[in-house]
Amino acid sequence: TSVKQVHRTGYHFQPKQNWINDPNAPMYYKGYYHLFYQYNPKGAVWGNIVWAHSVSKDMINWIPLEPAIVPSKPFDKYGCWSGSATILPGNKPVILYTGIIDNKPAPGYQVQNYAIPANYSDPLLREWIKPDDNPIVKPTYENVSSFRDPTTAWFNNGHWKMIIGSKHKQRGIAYLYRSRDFRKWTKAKHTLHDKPNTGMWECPDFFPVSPRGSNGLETSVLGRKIKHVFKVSLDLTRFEYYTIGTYNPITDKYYPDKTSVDGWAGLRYDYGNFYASKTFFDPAQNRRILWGWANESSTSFEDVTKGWAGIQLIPRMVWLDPSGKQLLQWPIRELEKLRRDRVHLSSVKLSKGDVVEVKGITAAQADVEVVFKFSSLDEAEKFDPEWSKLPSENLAMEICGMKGTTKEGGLGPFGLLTLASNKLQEYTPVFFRVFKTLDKKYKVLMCSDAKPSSLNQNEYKPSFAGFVDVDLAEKKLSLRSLIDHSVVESFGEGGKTVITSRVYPTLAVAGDAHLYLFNNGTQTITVEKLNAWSMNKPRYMN
Ligand code: DQQ
Repeated sequence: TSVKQVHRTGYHFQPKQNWINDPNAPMYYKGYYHLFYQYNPKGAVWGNIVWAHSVSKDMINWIPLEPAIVPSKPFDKYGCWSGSATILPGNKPVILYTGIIDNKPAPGYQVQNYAIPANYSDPLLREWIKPDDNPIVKPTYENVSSFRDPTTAWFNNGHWKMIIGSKHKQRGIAYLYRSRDFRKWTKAKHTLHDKPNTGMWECPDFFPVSPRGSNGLETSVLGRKIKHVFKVSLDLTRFEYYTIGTYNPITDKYYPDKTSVDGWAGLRYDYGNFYASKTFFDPAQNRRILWGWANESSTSFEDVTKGWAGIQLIPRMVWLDPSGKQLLQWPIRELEKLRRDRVHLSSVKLSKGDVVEVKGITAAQADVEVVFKFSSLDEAEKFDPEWSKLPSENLAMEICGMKGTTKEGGLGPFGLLTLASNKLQEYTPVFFRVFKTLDKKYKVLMCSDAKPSSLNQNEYKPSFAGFVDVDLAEKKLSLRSLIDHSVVESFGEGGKTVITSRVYPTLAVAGDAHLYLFNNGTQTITVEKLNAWSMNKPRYMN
């Protein structure tokens, strides 16, 4: 095409063209990682949804295969929506997915189906069969169009168990189903979990985490000290929320811990553009991996013009923080194979107003790790007590939007200016700002502010932000950003708080993009160390 593809990513998962959304049924099978995803074969807008399929040895290089599941039967005639994989005994994968059987009432009459490989000896699992005893689960009268996205099933007490996302009025619901043979499923009398006033629970995910260390657990693993994570994608806010809690396999109920709240004020995997995510257990490396989708935040006209929309974010390893109160996330280590031309800085002082360029990397396609240090917390700004009156779910974003990068602070704002043009007409700042509350506690705000990211007036440019639950005793804060043309994925404090932004610079593109360090607080900051790399493109990308 004649469209300049300056916003196409270099190392994120993207098909050649067209619309993509939710990652589906990620799994590891006979030496290959499989990723399926919601795909429109006919254009760069949502619609005509099939399951596209790619395979990989490292989750960085990808080989596209034929779509695995496409509408073809009465039980999925109008669409093959999201679902998950379960590995049955004997290493036999099975997929559960949502079929749309009628295009009324919007967004369709929803049932759950299963699909099995045509040939288990094919490690690429190219062909999938949809047996004739589908659908295996039908909705009840109340929830025909809000009944979708079956999870990976787990096994205990002689039964397979899985959940399906739903709502009743505005109560979000995870319906629990049980089966002995994976074909005949019975709805449990009670839900696994539900919560009023949260709206539709899309793409639920439910999995165990180890109390200690970063190893992952297979989905059926139980144990006295094992915690469970329950995640939903909330249609109404377009953010994902999770809780940490306890699962009782006898009563089949899930109870969030007291420190974890359900709903809009809850913990998020990502405080930016990240949705419809799903985890899977990787037996090859004993880890649990999280896949999430980032929508474009440009206009639909621009999506159609450039011929594509949506990316999958870099897979992240997830595990429980030693506090037990939240998860930690970190890009899979395979990504580091793409690094080249390391640039290293240490002991760089950033006084108030300083902007220091990090030279020698392709700043539009880079990976940056930096540790900031400060000698004192005294200059932290006052946390305005009025802010506590704002709805807590939006507080971080409100403060970030209000103060931004340019309003001078005390301890911060300091951080990175990514995808910056040489005269700073455009930049996507990723930074910290530390506040002190009346009761002498510190609140660390992390922002990824799209507001100054582009001169294009038409884009959606939110001031994404979250708080970082960190003890500042060491007087340090760390940051890693994965920068890739139109996406910046940032990991604060080793993955305690993660924020993804989609941005569309007009000047800070390709070779004209720069990376800077900055400080706009009165407290001097020291860059203890910085490592930045140019990133290669994967050798194969769909
Ligand atoms: N996307 C799918 C649904 C799911 C939604 C349809 C979430 O199954 O609820 O493309 O993004």
